Amino acid sequence: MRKDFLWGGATAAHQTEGAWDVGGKGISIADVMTVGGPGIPRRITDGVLEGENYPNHEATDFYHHYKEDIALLAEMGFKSFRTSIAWTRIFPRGDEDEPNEEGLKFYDDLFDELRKYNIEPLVTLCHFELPWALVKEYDGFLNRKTIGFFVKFATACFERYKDKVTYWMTFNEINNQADAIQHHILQEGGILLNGRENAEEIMYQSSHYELVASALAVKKGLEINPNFKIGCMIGYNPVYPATCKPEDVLMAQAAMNQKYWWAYVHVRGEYPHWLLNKFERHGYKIDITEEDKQILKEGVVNYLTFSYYMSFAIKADPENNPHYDYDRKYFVKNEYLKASDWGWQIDPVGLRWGLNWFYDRFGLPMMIVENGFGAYDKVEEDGTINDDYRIAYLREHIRALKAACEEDGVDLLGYQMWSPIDIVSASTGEMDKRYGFVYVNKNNAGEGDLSRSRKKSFFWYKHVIETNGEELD
Ligand code: BGP
Repeated sequence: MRKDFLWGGATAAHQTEGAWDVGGKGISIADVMTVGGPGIPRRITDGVLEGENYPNHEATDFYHHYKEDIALLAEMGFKSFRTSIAWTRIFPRGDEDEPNEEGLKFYDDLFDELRKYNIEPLVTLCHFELPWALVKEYDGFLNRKTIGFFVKFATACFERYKDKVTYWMTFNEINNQADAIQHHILQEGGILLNGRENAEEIMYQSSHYELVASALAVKKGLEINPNFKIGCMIGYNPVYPATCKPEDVLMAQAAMNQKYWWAYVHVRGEYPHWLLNKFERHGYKIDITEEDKQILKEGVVNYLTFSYYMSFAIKADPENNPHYDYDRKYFVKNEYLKASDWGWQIDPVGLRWGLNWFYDRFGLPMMIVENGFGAYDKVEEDGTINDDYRIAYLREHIRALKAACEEDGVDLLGYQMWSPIDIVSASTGEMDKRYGFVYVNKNNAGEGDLSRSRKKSFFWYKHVIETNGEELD
């Protein structure tokens, strides 16, 4: 592995910070989401309501514990740490003219603390955290005006932290929307679907405005500091054909296209031909102007990041789906893979496959910015937590990425495990779906004193970093 490989971990502001109404912070979309559970979706309430359980309001209180938490990361030898800037700390409603100084100051202190230990900050600008006022009053990214609000926010961050942060990502898992249309919300774009009929068209339109916003931010960022690395962030879970039947193979290819086309626009600055055909076939009228096309070309990213947790398998149904439109209802269980308690299929080989898939297509330096295992942990009577299942998951995924680098020659800058310290789950709002090397004493009901303790995996990862990935056992 390269000597400067960035071993680290990743989190997001809304899943860690808490302090939802401290320091002038406004309400974000994550602040109105209730707790759910396996198979129980989170609800979105109309503003913050009395008597509801909002797990992100306190989360793990990173806002007040960040020094203690960063010291733990430093003890493991972290080279990098990914988090996001909560948009509502900087622009509480999203449409103000001036940023909130107290919010800016918080991230100054946070980045200084990381730098103190030589930990490289990796920063996502928008990680499922749209200001609630933009959702309610503007319809999120379905409104062209939101492009301007995002660019103003991004610019404020680039200017303020230009000497402290080099690695940026614009939108976390921007392509999650491919799957979200079956739900009530497009969280990334801040759009409440609430039964609106043309959900797919809405998804394509808001994605376009987000992509334009991202491209404008990239342009702006590189003007402010030409050394910036500004990347896209793709939620990447490869889709395999269920069998070698040619129709299944074609369906898997179509699914890969329709789940990952965002990367084409981010990297190549233009829409793939088959997607424009799909718009036409469905009669979708997407507002894409000539000026937008120019912006997309000028604002291409200069590195590519992605998360990886699992893979899927898909079956074709040419009779009912002759155009091979992507829909999760065609997924089938992969009989070769085991799954987590949340049904996420464990597939380290898919990570190697995926690294090659990206590198062949785009040829950009890459970073894995999320990979981890959500599980129930047991605290033993003597206080130890023996999370061998987490070690096993991470070990095999690191083996796979090493093979992609050393045998296949992909250009990988770093690996950010998700999430080094337990956090609130994004999909379910649970605390008990744990990812960390560090245990946080708090459960789904919100009980616990928030104290931190080291799990077995903490010492294992420390050794992985010490040996630059040479010793994984
Ligand atoms: C990704 C998100 C993260 C994160 C992770 C694990 O989709 O970028 O925010 O939480 O998945 O998912 P979950 O928290 O639902 O287990």
